[in-house]
Amino acid sequence: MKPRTLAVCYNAAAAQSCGPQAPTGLQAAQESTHIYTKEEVSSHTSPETGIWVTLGSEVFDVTEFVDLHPGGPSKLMLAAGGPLEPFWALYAVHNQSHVRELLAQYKIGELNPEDKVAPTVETSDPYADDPVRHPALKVNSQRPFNAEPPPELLTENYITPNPIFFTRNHLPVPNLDPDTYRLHVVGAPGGQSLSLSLDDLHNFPRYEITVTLQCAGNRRSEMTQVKEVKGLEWRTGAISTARWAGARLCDVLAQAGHQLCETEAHVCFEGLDSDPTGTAYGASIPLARAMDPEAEVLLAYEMNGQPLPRDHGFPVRVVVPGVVGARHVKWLGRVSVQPEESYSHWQRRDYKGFSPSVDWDTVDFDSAPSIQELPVQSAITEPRDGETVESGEVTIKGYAWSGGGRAVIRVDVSLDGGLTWQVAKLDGEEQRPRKAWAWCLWQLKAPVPPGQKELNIVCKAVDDGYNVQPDTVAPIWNLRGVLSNAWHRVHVYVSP
Ligand SMILES: Nc1nc2c(c(=O)[nH]1)N[C@H]1C(S)=C(S)[C@@H](COP(=O)(O)O)O[C@H]1N2
Ligand SMILES: [Mo]
Repeated sequence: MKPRTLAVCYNAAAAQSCGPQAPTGLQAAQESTHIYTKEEVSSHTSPETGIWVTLGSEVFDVTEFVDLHPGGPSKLMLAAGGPLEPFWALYAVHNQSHVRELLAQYKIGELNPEDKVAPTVETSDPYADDPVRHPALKVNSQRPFNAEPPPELLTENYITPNPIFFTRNHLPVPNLDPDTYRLHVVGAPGGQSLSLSLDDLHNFPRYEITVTLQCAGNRRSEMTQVKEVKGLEWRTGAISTARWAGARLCDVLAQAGHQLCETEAHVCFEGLDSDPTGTAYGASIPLARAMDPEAEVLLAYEMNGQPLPRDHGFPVRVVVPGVVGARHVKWLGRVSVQPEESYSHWQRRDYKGFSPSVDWDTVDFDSAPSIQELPVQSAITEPRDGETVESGEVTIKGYAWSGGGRAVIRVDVSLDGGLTWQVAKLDGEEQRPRKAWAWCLWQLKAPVPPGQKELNIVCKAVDDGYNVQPDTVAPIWNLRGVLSNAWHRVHVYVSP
């Protein structure tokens, strides 16, 4: 397990609250307030000295929290010895009450009032250049931008219109010049490295496929209802479908001399979006998938007949059919073949599933494989939870999808919480065996049982491996709130 370093207190004031028993910051805060100078704070920047940060006038000892930081220790270390504000301006996900409550546990005192000079750090908004977004999107986080279409728009069209396609950004959107854009592909030993312009990519054979993208965090808000998780509160809309066009990754890799000889190898992708340390978004997929023409992995330059929108990776992104959204790296800058998975935080320290009993004190990220193919999923988009429906007949709509190219073969719908079931009608493109990359939309028109005042509508899908969704969320709860695919339930009233 990760070592948990204790703060070493050499400061006289701190020593009172930080004895050999190493009490928590909470205990410290309950005692009389300690006053620290800015210089004292700025000398606490390592596990040896203790790691201190400030927020407003408050001082926190976060030494023990650094390894638990969901964004990775290195991100928090950027703020060591100084104010959190400039970093929270970049990662606005912090501006939530539960984050402040968490931080409060580590409070050790207050800043010397004379030191509370106006922050000298320039906090110019790194997101100022982000694109303008569609007002219909339900925004989960503005900086970085994360948003989903409302359910009733989500299943209005089989192909999701670009402006309302869900957006999952970890960082500011880079503004790339298509004329100078180059994709670097590291060559195989004996092969050649490539530096491909957009025109070069267009000169590879063009492939066009319909692919559904789903974020691992889709429906996380339902997990949160069981127990708190760390992550954005996605409802049912962190999923969308587009027609993607581009060059096949296998063709580009072949040109760089790669072959499928090292079967355990991985193809690592790096985005051109990066954080203040220069760390780019990254992820990887197995080389075996990348080199398999049947897996149809694309370097996409078109989305629904348009150049990729900026939010979705302009000018080039990876599309990995049947695989979790996190591997579809946007603003693609570099492709390389490595003996191991990407060392990216998002490959190794996120997007993994754990047992419901694993918490942030016991989690060992190395013990679980990274999520690649996703499990079978479905959700109801109409009616909405809490809505009142007409008596007589009710129309229920939703989507269903499974990872790995597994086709959805059936969607069961219940009006009575799962006691009795009816089979929904499936719509959408034909599901190719082993290449069912896109979702089904489904519909059921059912009579409302006479006298019924409320309905507990439930849906569940079955894929062609006869995989089914679990009936409840609690047994699949995990600390990151990923892979939330229990039966979807909405409760509605029937108008008298
Ligand atoms: N470069 C880069 N690629 C990225 C991301 C990112 O933040 N940066 N987010 C990933 C995640 S977690 C998801 S779910 C998908 C979302 O793609 P979309 O925004 O086009 O829907 O992009 C993936 N690719
Ligand atoms: Mo994601």
